[in-house]
Amino acid sequence: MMRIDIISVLPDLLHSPFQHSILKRAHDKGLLEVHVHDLRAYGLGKYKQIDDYQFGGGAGMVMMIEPIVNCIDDLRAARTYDDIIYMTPDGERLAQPLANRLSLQQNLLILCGHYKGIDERLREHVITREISIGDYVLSGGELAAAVLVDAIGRLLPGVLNDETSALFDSFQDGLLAPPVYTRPAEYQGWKVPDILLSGNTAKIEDWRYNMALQRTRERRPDLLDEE
Ligand code: 6GU
Repeated sequence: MMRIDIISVLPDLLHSPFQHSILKRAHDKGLLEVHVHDLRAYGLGKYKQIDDYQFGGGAGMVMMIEPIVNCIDDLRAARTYDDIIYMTPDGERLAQPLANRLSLQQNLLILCGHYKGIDERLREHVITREISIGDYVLSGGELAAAVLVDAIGRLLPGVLNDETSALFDSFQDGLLAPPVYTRPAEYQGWKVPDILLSGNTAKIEDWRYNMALQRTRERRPDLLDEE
């Protein structure tokens, strides 16, 4: 069983994403548990303050150290985390190999950033890994965390079956996935490639591999350069 704890100021944003389809199945099978924690509960004083003006001036608030450390300490009292991940656009860009590696862990803690981000001292002393989901800016880390948890959760052993196997995903073998077709074999003159109807499994495998290669060359030549 993998456990993922997520700390957020907008916990409601994170309740629905894990209650459907494959991640729901992961939960129902007892393979993945996701717990969302409202940082506001650790806010300081009467107004449950969690952010403050930045030293040196400038627009935008910064998330304070204390509420975050208090929340993390509470969670750490119950278990040891393999990683404490901060979702941030200047983190390591998420790609399949990182999702694969993280899916082997037992306990992950994910902190979602907001506003101008978190006090840098947290990044120096508490956070063990920083992840971005791409080169664009989201208004907060929650949707990025949902993407990360989905990418990890579907890889857990037993979550996917033969039909949905992750082994043949785009990126898993460094190639994009080949095209797929279903019935009818002909729709208003649009035909399925003959080879797929031939029953010759060896030839079909060859064809799929070649299509994957061709598609990768055309759309993502950078994937072929990397190795
Ligand atoms: Cl992790 N957070 C935010 N706010 N924006 C992002 C991101 C994360 N990854 C890409 N853009």
